[in-house]
Amino acid sequence: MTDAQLDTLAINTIRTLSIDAVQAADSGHPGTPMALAPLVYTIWNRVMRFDPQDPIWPNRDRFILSNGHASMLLWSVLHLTGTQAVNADYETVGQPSVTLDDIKHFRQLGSHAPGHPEYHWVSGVETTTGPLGQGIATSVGMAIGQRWLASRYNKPDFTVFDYDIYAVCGDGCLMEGVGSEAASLAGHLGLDNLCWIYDNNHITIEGSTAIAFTEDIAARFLGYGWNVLRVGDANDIDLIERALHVFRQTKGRPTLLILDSHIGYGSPHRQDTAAAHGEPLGEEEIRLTKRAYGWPEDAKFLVPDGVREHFAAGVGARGAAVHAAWDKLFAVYRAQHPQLAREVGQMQRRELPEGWDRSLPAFPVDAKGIAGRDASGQVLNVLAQNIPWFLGGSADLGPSNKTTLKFDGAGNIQAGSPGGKNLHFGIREHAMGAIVNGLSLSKLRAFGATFFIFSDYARPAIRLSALMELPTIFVFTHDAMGDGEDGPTHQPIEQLASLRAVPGLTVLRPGDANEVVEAYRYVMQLKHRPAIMVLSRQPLPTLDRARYSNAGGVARGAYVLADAPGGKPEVILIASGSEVSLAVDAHEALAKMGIRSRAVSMPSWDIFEHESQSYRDSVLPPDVSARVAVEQASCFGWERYVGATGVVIGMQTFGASAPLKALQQQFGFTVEHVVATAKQVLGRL
Ligand SMILES: Cc1ncc(C[n+]2csc(CCOP(=O)(O)OP(=O)(O)O)c2C)c(N)n1
Ligand SMILES: [Mg+2]
Repeated sequence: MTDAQLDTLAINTIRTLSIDAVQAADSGHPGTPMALAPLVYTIWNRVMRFDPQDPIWPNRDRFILSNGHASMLLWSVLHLTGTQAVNADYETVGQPSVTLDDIKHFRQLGSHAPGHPEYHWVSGVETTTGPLGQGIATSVGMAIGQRWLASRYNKPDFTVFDYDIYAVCGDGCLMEGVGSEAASLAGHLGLDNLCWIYDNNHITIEGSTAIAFTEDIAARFLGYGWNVLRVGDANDIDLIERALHVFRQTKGRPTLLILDSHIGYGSPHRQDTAAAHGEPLGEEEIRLTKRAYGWPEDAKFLVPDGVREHFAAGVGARGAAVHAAWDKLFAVYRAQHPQLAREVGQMQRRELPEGWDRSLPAFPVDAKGIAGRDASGQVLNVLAQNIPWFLGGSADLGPSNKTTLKFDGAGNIQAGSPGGKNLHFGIREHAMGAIVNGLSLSKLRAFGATFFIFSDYARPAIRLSALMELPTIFVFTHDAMGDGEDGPTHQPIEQLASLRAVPGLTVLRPGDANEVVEAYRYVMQLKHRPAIMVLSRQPLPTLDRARYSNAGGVARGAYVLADAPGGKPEVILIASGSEVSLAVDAHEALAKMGIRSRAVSMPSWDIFEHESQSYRDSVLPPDVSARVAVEQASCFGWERYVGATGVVIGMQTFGASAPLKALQQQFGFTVEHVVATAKQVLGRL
């Protein structure tokens, strides 16, 4: 067979595996894999520097399928390249990532060919995609990450990091706002290591894009400062290869390759229709389509002889060679730059460097206190000096979030200074979330910040960070009604409850400056969980830790801060964040009245839920049913801790525009009200 015949055979193998898998599952998306098989074949087998034997080799090119519904493209190519599986300890385990059997069980429980690409579940998937727009936005974080790594670790004669990022997307990704936000920032930063390939097929689920999407994409991306290329035939692999070559030669701008394609290519009755998007072709149409490809009509899941070998000779051989050359280079690098080489290794394993927590502040007792955001700002500035690869920024609220890294040499990430530590996301919270995920996938430790209320704008990306088990950090300040006069548009109510509901997400609302320090100490040690820091705008009293318990209790999610004599309370007051000192004051007032209360600081439900039953019972003894929870947020969910006879002092409505003191009065966040409620609860028993 000639090389050209082998190319066609490989492409049609991807197509028919996709068709057969969707048919077997009786659900899925055959049309786009049929159309984009030549593109994916070209990227993987002709261009990408990727070693299937070691899919986490740090300098590999990244491939992102942002139109995640076309997942069969990825499963086919991971299978045909023999990409190896990697375990949670970052070791290859001697098994293929995706077997033919997985593909035969596409979308079934336990198969490594799930409905959409799942990072963490299938080796070789660089990021989870499915919610349209997330993949391309995350790819911008990966591109920023690559340039940061190159800036810090490349040395004369040592190009340790020079990988590129390829992201394939469809109409949906380019319609979604998050894609636009990210593209705008990518253009601003001149990310010439980033190539998006846009599947211009004029089809989405409801039909032709003529019904809702008629803008001039090329003009739009030129406006963002991108290089825009076009290939008019998705089957012309030589032209695609040349366009990708132009991308690699282009300096100072990201590249958008607009690729005109036909969804359902080759299917006599489905090509160019919306039906090809998300329905199995059906047995008869499959036969006709295979005939059109020159494929055995009745063969199922056929991988003809020579196809695997063709991938081995392409991406396999190229990847092995560049990887081996890199290993050799890195061995010399390790000898000449041992400290930097050690860092690269630590990052890959998500370890922290020696001394990462030295010089963290300890805050003295202070009745007036310090705002959560200010304490956080101090901590971030220490951590970012101790951990070279710790960086982040805000969505234009750095001065309010106190997230700006101000030490000597911190610097800004800009087109001409990719190695800075302060990333200005602009007012693009959603892209910020995805970009922080992309940085995290690049093994940097990254944070993004905004007002807590605007976490809503970043929520889909936060959700994916939890689904992907990434140790991203979100710093959300102005946690409740502390910004008083700004009014209800700026006062979070349901955000705590809704983020607490996300599986695998750690939410922390520390109660004073020392709890902020302990919260960060806890969060920094997470390797596979994202965390949300919810911080006050206004000063909170710094509690006397000689009188009350040590703030280290934060690491257990909740702890007894102040207790009744002999540890035998009649009533328990539970609070988080700005309400912790309120609970302590109420506890003191109750003591004066001869009522035995316990004040519990509960910065994190999630951490507490992971503690043992005996610890939880020691903090919240089951036989003490008189309980009051105090939190300036939706009451939703607090029944879990106060039980049927308890009361939640929280928010039942939105807030209001007024000074904080007036709001505290209005909504019952006063010592008098907490004390009265405690007595009322005791009276109920
Ligand atoms: C955020 C989001 N909204 C909606 C969907 C549901 N959805 C999946 S694919 C799709 C149409 C996508 O059209 P396009 O990107 O052009 O893909 P094509 O059919 O051309 O492959 C929609 C609406 C989704 N996955 N994510
Ligand atoms: Mg489309």
